[in-house]
Amino acid sequence: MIPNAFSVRISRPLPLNPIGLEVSPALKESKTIGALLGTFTGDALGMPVEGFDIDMIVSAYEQVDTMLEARKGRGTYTDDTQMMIAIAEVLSRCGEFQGAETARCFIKNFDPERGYGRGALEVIYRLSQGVPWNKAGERMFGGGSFGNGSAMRIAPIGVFFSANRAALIQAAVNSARITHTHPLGKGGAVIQALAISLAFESDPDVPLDKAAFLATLKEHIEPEWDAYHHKLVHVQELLASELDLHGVVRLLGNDVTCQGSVPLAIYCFLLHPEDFRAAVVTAVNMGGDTDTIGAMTGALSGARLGWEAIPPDWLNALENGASGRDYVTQLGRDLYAKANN
Ligand code: F2R
Ligand code: MG
Ligand code: MG
Repeated sequence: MIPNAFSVRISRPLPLNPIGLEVSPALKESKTIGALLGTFTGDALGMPVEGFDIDMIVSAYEQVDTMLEARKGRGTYTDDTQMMIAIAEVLSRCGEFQGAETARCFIKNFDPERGYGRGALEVIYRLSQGVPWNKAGERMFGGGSFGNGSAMRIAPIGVFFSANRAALIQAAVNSARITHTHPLGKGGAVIQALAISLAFESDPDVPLDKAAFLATLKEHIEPEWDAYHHKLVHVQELLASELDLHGVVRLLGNDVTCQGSVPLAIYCFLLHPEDFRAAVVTAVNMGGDTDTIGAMTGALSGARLGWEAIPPDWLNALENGASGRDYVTQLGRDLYAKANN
């Protein structure tokens, strides 16, 4: 079942977006589903080449722009989407972020074959042994993890709290805290959640003001995770430059850390703010942590453009068993309904 954005009845006054245009409930529902399915699609496209560098991708495939065969099958998702689903389940059921419930859903959904990070595996084990949600991630790697797991799963928080920035930041920090207590791990989750909310609030029929978008993100950087500041300055410079993929990766990174992947995902989205396929193909072909950079770029693009912008050949290839494409689509509908009830 591919989602039908036109099935929502308009029953309340239309909300205003920041430039005063009316944004219909149907579009907001489509954007909510788009953020979730965008995570899923980018994750599934990038998963077969996770860990390849740019040249390895070129020599093996020239360019990755179709869903490739993979260990668990074509169009399957990884830890990125599995953890995102847990956060969406809690928000759509409880109507608020709840740490203990989210930890419970991380355990409930956990499939070790989905390619989890070393630190995440250890935290999920600790949680399953009864360590409280706000203790289990402490002292990972000495000072807490700054892996990008905190940002790859954040799409539901970005859309659910888009109208309340203070609540968004608090929920992003608390959701990161379960597994990622390093300031850069929490900061990456906040920046990605904020970026998703700005994409969500933007009118897809109006060109995106990229400078204002980046300025808003920079305003929210805390001193303890200031490393993102110069990365976002680089994003702005790169958008106006002609650097090739290697040059972009040299400046922004493409690795498994938040600081080495969130800025790259934001760059890929801002390079192609009107084109889901182009943004996500760019992200995946940057190499490195391809599933996660694809997932985060897909979340941003889906939050701006809505699920209909996802290429049908990609959507149709997504796994669709239990907790697959139809399930995630319904989760998006439920999340939208909960945010607006
Ligand atoms: N784990 C993977 N991919 C490898 C296996 C996939 C393989 N294809 C398969 O199918 O089996 N991908 C997933 O992990 C990343 C998200 O990781 P997360 O959840 O943040 O975990 P972790 O372990 O906390 O952090 C990742 C690594 O970052 C480094 N790191 C983190 N904090 C650090 C610190 N304070 N000091 C030093 N290093 C730190 C470590 O190397 C961590 O292991 C995504 O790519 C997801 O797709
Ligand atoms: Mg993954
Ligand atoms: Mg990854």
